[in-house]
Amino acid sequence: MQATARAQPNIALVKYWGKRDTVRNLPAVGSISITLHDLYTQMQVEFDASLDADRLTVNGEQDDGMLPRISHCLDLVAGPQRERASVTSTCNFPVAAGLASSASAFAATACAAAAAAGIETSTSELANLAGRASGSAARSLYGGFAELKNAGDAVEVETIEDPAAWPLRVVIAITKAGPKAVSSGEAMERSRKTSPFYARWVEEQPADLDEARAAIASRDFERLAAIAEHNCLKMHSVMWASRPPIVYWNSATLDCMSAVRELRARGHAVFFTIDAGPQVKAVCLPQAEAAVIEALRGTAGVETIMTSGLGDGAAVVSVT
Ligand code: 2P0
Repeated sequence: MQATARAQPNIALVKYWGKRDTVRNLPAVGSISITLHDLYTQMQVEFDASLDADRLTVNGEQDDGMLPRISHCLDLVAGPQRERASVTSTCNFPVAAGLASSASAFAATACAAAAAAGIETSTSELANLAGRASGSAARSLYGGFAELKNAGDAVEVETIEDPAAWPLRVVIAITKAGPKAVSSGEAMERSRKTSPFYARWVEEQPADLDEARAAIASRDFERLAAIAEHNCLKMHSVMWASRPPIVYWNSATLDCMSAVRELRARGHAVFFTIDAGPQVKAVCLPQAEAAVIEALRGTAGVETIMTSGLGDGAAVVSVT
């Protein structure tokens, strides 16, 4: 009745932004991401008939804010009649700060809950269950380069390249480690309802996905850099034009973006991407990594640097 699973966050190169069904949490657009290796969330789920309510601790501290979403995820996997659970989460990077902590948290929760409840599920089913809790979590069930497609009432995710097929590196500049002011779910809905650019964003996404898929298939770094930065800036433009506006960046975010562009102008294979937070993820070829670390570490306002290669999808670590 107890299982532990581990999942790595993923970074979208072509972003998910907007929902077409808020009840089932279905995304309005497809997305392509890379699953990381060195950052992780480990979730232990123990169903316990003696408990009268679920409990959650994150890195040793009780976390009642996140508990309702975790309980909902457990209901989705094990059914609402399940025993209450004690859930213990360990995460080796800042949570709720635009580092995709919900992706790894819900991917690991879905995996651990199914194992703890003794339910046989396919990776595809787990991706759909995790995705109902957090859209990006569906991608963390898969390793390497993963593409999420909308397929009617469900999502379909597949690994389009294994992590070793194109071993990119990711250098993450943390510019502010605290939790974000507006959750991504709320921000997506505000964008959908108020941004004049939202419809165009949705309309252009299939072409961006085609472009990124082709760049990945041909290992064309410059082509991937161009489409990933364009897609990222387009998503943030949708947010900036929302009412009230959603601006996740700070001045260090902008300085990191400039540093990455300067490096690329000097011949280093690197591009940036930024999610629902002020952190900058610089994706690069291995030979550019040292220069990227040095440049971002020397950028004013950068608090910490984290690095990662590409890794596998979520997996059960132990069942007892
Ligand atoms: C992504 N983000 O593709 C995009 C880019 C943030 C910016 O998916 O509401 O926590 O739980 O489905 O998955 C973050 O949003 O949103 C996200 P919900 P989620 O990675």
